[in-house]
Amino acid sequence: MTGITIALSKGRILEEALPLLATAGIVPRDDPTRSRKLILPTSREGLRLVIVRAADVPTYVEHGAADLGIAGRDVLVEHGGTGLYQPLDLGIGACRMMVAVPDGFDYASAVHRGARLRVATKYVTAAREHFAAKGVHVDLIKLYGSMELAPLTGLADAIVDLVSTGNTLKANRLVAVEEVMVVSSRLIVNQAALKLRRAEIQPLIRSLAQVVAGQGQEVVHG
Ligand code: PRT
Ligand code: MG
Repeated sequence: MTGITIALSKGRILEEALPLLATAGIVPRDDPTRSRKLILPTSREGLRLVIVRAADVPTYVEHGAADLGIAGRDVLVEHGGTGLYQPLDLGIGACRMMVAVPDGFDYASAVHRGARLRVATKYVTAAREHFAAKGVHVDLIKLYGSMELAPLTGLADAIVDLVSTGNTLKANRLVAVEEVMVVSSRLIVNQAALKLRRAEIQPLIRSLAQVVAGQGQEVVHG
């Protein structure tokens, strides 16, 4: 047996995924929040975690460098989902992707007038689909971070970004005006790996599904 690799990102996804994995009997041998290792063996023989950038998780799984992964719906929409199964919503990393504008900007009437809006975002695929569906004319400006700075500097009229507490928007005098999508993290699986190594991967999906469904106590296999 060749072992199973699960890709996930440091930060909020790892923090929220660790308790889920632990309930399924999967515990990293080193503390992943402290360790600088990028490959983490776990309590389960032959099962390891690899730590990659959030946006790189689907790429690792698509190409089979990882068999499974944990990635936000935001990241999966941008990736496109080629070669991936998405069998399970893990319910972690919950937030909403929103359109936001400077406090005082009348978004509704700009849209009503048919104005062309400059929208800065990391999520160009999701944004393009959203505004196309609404019939809003936009010029999308691709950014890699700190979207909230764009309207403050005149780079854009609006942004599309993730919002959880709303504190970041508030601190920058921005207001959310429209929901693009509800976001949470999904378990993703390489399609070929699932076919070829179903006997190893299927039980893992099933035990995580039970953990998510709140039947955690029954699924620790050691
Ligand atoms: O940070 P890095 O550049 O390495 O990559 P990343 O930003 O993609 O990773 P990370 O770890 O920050 O986010 C990983 C995943 O967490 C995302 O892909 C989402 O699926 C999920 N997630 C959930 C969030 C948030 N909530 C969130 N609030 N990702 C980012 N944010 C950011 C948001 O972009 C904004 O800057 O937090 C800020 C807003 O938060 P509030 O609480 O002020 O509203
Ligand atoms: Mg981040």
